[in-house]
Formats: sequence, C-alpha cells, structure tokens
Amino acid sequence: MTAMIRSMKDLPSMHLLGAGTAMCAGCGGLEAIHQIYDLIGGKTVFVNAAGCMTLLSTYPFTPFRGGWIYTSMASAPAGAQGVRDALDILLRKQRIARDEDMTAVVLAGDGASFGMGLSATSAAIERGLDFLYLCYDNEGYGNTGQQTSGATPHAACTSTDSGERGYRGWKKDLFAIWAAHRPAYAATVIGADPVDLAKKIERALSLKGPRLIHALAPCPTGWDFEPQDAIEIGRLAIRSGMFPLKEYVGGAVVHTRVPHPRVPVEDYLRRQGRFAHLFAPRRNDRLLAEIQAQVDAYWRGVA
Ligand SMILES: Cc1ncc(C[n+]2csc(CCOP(=O)(O)OP(=O)(O)O)c2C)c(N)n1
Ligand code: SF4
Ligand SMILES: [Mg+2]
Repeated sequence: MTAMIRSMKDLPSMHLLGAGTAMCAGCGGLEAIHQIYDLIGGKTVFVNAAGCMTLLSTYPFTPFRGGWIYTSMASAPAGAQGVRDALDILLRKQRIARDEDMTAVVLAGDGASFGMGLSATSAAIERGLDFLYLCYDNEGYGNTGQQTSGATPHAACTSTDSGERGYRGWKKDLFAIWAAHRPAYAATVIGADPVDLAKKIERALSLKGPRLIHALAPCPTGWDFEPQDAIEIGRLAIRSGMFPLKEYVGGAVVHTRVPHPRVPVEDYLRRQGRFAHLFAPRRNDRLLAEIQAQVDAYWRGVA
C-alpha cells in the first residue's frame, strides 16, 4: 500500500485529515469534519479562521486536497468572498473550465462564528455570497484554553468562568441568527448522527448561496470527559434535547430528529467535568432546573 502512495493526493481523505496533526483524541469537531469532507470533496477552497482546526495544516502541508487559506478569526467570510470573486473572474476569462470551479468553504469555530466573525458573516449573507460555512462548535475558545465564547452553555465552567455558578450567560442561537438573514440553507448536525449529517450535506450541496452547517463538537479537552465517550456524549446532547437537529430551507424550519422521550438534561451534564460543580459537593437543584426549564420551553415551541 505504501509503495502505491506517490503523493498526498493518493491518500483517502479519512487518512489525510488528522494524520500527523496535533488534534486531541476523541475530538468531536474532527469527527464531523471527516464526514463532511468525505461528502464535499477536494473541489473546495477552505478558508479557515484561527482555531483548533488550523492545526490540521502544518506549513507547507495541508490535508485538504483543494485549497486552504488561513485567516484571522473575524475574517473568514471576507476571505471566502475573495475566493469566490477570484474563481468567478477566472471562469469569465475562461482561464478555468466550468468543471474546474471550486466551492468556497469557511471553516470556523464557535468563537469566530458566534462572536468575532459575526459581522463579516452577516455581511456575506446579505450579499448573497455563494459559500458553505462550517462551524464546529466546541462551546469555547478551545485552541487558547477553553475560554468562554458566545456558544458556551449556561452554568458551564470554562477557564474564564468558574465557581459555583459557572458561566452566567446563555448560549447564543447561531441557527436563528442565520435564519433571520434568510439564507439559502442552514442546518445543525453532529458527527454522532452520520445519517442525518449526510442528508444535510447533500441538501446543502444541491443549493447555491449562503449555507450554514453548524456542527456540535463534543470536546474531551474543554468539556472534560474521556475521549472514548465522545460519541455517547454527542448522542446525549441530542436525546436530552440540548442540541436540536434541524434545518432551515425555503423559509421553513424542520426538526430532523425529535427526541422522544427526552432524557433529563442532567444525564448529559453529569458526564462532563465542566458541569461537575452542579453535582458536588452539593447538588445544585436550582441551576439544573433552570437548564431543564429552558430545554422544555424550547421543545414546547416545536409543533
Ligand atoms: C482577533 C484574534 N483574537 C485572538 C486570537 C487568538 N486565538 C487564536 S485561536 C483562538 C480560539 C478560537 O476559538 P474558536 O473560534 O471557538 O475555535 P476553537 O479554538 O475552539 O477551535 C483565539 C482566541 C486570534 N487569532 N485573533
Ligand atoms: S480542544 Fe477540543 S475541539 Fe480542539 S482539538 Fe481538542 S478536542 Fe478538538
Ligand atoms: Mg471553539
């Protein structure tokens, strides 16, 4: 097998992604990106905002078979605009053929997607930019030590919010922020449900315009659980209703999985060290009830 590999392009993507990199074992973001990359393939230019996934590339190598560009945290959607414009000019001047066209793909974490890059994202959607936006959401600034981000869930402990209450704020709703812009498509996915993920990627690829794929990324390092539990934690995020799987297309929101019966949120929370303060030294019934009530209210609103 080794003798047949003449270049990086001869390797299947599953081997390329993560090979020789500094990613953590059990990384849920990497799991989702593996699956997504297998579907969207190498005719892509990845515009990667600074974060954990930039470690996939070690200059001068990148596991992406198309193109890869590194940007500052706030600038990936602007970078994607530049890529799209350049490709359109090359097409117009017939410097590349139609079948050589590529898809501009933003790859960004939640810190970039929910916070620093939000204004550039909003502007790109407003302009109707034809791009895919992949947000892997590990619910904190993972690469710099899991500081609180706009995606951090209520009561979670991070390196900047600790103590009995953890983070006092609430996770922003990125899907709703995108939907309010009336994009071509928006979906939430998780690597632990590959069938649902694959259907959504296929739907996104069949459309043009701004398209969001928001992947929850269970993060053993930042959430404090054993790497082998990553899939189980991801499934519990869905079964507890904490992370709804849904899509926005043609102006309508459809839930693609409705957990029934839902397991209590504490089944999900107690598996993660970032919520350990809710269970010991004393059980914090008030905070647990607050989180459960918010999830219950969400699902009451789902027809
Ligand atoms: C403007 C700016 N501020 C801070 C940083 C330092 N920095 C690099 S990666 C990172 C964390 C990014 O968090 P997120 O987008 O959630 O991605 P993750 O690291 O979790 O994969 C930070 C703060 C930066 N690159 N640019
Ligand atoms: S810190 Fe979390 S998101 Fe980043 S590589 Fe490690 S497991 Fe993945
Ligand atoms: Mg993050």
